[in-house]
Amino acid sequence: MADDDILPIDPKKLEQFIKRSHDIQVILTYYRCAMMEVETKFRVLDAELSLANDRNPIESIKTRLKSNVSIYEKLLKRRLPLSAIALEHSISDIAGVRVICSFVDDVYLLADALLRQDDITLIERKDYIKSPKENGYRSLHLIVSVPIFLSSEKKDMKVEIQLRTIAMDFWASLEHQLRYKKDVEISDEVKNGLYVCAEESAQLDKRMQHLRSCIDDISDIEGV
Ligand code: 0O2
Repeated sequence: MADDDILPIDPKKLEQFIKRSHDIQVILTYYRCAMMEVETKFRVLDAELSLANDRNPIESIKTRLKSNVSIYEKLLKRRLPLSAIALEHSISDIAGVRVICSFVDDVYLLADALLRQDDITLIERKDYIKSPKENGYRSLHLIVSVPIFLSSEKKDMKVEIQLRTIAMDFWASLEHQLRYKKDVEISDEVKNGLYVCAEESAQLDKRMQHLRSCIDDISDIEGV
């Protein structure tokens, strides 16, 4: 089977199968708990840093569990069975937390603060801000392992974290709608247009960051 060949599935049947599979339901619940842990960690950091800096570094946080169809497609591509074990061992982004930050330096401030926590283990880091993707996509991606404390055990679960600015999120959300993973061929004109928009968004981020630094400098001098 070629990598891109996805067997046709009846989404209703898939939902029924997954609902009836106790092991899968259990593991998905664990991922939901891990997502809540990570979200809470970011909310705590936001509260603390907002006191220190007089502004919130986080604009918003979005969480999502990967859809059943996406999980199924990913397992199928890797020729793995739809089972709780395969799911836990081979997919790293079942639990996703997206943190939308005000400024680019907030992205790194928050990532560093999270990674310093002694119950967080970094598994993978992809910095698409320092090295944007060819199409212009920017975000900092972390895959971390976080413990969840259950009634009779502690379990380490993987969570994918995407940190990005409002401008990066604006671009990525619209680009996702327009083209990401769609099977239709996108013309060069559209590709170039999207790339130019990504570069302009990055410029906007730089200018906003500069304006903030100017304001911070004045506040420092005046002791406000
Ligand atoms: P969704 O629907 O957002 O969950 P992977 O396929 O995840 O095993 P990959 O592609 O190396 O491996 O992972 P990477 O590069 O870390 O990207 C994973 C996620 O980043 C994607 O998840 C998207 O959310 C986001 N992303 C990556 N590249 C792009 C891009 O060019 N445009 C946009 N809009 N988002 C991007 P999913 O599961 O593909 O999609």
